[in-house]
Amino acid sequence: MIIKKFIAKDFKGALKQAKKEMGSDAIILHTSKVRRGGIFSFLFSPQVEITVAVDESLQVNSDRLRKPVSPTAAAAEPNSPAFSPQNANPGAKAIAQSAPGELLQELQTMKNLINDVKVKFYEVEQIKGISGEVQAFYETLINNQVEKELALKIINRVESRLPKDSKGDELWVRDLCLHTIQEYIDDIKPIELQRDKKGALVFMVGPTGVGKTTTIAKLAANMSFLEGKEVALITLDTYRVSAAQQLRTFADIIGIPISVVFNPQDLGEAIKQYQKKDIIFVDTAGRSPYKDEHMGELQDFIEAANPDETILVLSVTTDSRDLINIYQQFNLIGVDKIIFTKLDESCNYGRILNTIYHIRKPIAYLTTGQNVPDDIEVPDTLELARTLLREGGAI
Ligand SMILES: Nc1nc2c(ncn2[C@@H]2O[C@H](COP(=O)(O)OP(=O)(O)O)[C@@H](O)[C@H]2O)c(=O)[nH]1
Ligand SMILES: [Mg+2]
Repeated sequence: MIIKKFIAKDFKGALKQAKKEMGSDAIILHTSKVRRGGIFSFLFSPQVEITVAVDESLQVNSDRLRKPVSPTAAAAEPNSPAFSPQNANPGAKAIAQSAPGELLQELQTMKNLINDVKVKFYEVEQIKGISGEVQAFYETLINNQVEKELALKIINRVESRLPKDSKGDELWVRDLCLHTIQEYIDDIKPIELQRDKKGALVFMVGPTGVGKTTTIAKLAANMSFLEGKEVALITLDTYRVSAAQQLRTFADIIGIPISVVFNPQDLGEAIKQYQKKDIIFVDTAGRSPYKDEHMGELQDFIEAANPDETILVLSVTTDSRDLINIYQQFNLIGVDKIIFTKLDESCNYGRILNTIYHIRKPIAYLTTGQNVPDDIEVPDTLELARTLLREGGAI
């Protein structure tokens, strides 16, 4: 492990130096204000000193965190390169040890093929009456991971709205496509603080490693620095020492208070303490949505706190079906809005459209990188729609 100190007139400056020298995976161990020495030290404002470490083993860990929540589900996606009729049914492989097993496997392969052909026929049938220009956009949507059912819906809607004399007009068709896609993602609701209400309570929930803590740091910093709001943080993530420390470091840097809470009883106290703040963010432990006891614990905290908003954080590096499953699990405790993270790591913007189409919840923010506080934005639906109509998907 390499540890180094950086001093600058403000935190941003020190962090910039540190990142430049140590790389963006560097971890902040400590921050403090320091004064220059000498008899005139009182003339200068204090400087910020940060202690930063780089550890190879931690870099491996953070890479692991970035992987999709369920690698097996990613492999099962029909569009993914890993998909083939043979591995579509893992059971078939086990049976294939013996000769009758091989036969069964052959049958399974045939079944899958027939299914594929059926899907293709259905697609052809659906697309048959649709004009060529619109069909071209169907292909683009599919290439950008928009699911077939939804892509067909979109182009059918476009076709039905297209004036007869505009059929060959590519610009018309494109505009109509953009407009139609936007209709599916038009519910955008960032956090909005009411002027006369204090102590707005926002829970951030979601699986491990999706970016909950980082996103809270971004929002807290922006609200505090840019909007001049009074922000407080509470973390319930006490399972890993480093997790609570991570948020504490951000809180220290931003200059806002933070409480670490271990049980639902203490949560009420912590919230009371921050009632005069404009907003209180509650960071939760990223735990498995498929484990009842994990969700039960979260439920206890939610019931004790009665939040104004519960925001589910989802990473677009997770495949669409998993995203929807994760949502369904978390929605048992009530989800008001979604934040999609890691758009910088994946070109699969179609996953946003697919997820929202199925779950019909507003999007609050999109995050586009690890930089606190810059890499977060309120979605621009036109820009998102444009991305989905671009070959290759990346902005
Ligand atoms: N590329 C990328 N990485 C992100 C983004 N948001 C968070 N991360 C990284 O994802 C990892 C896990 O983030 P963290 O906030 O600890 O996730 P949590 O477990 O949900 O709290 C960290 O390395 C973050 O820097 C993002 O928008 N893009
Ligand atoms: Mg966290």
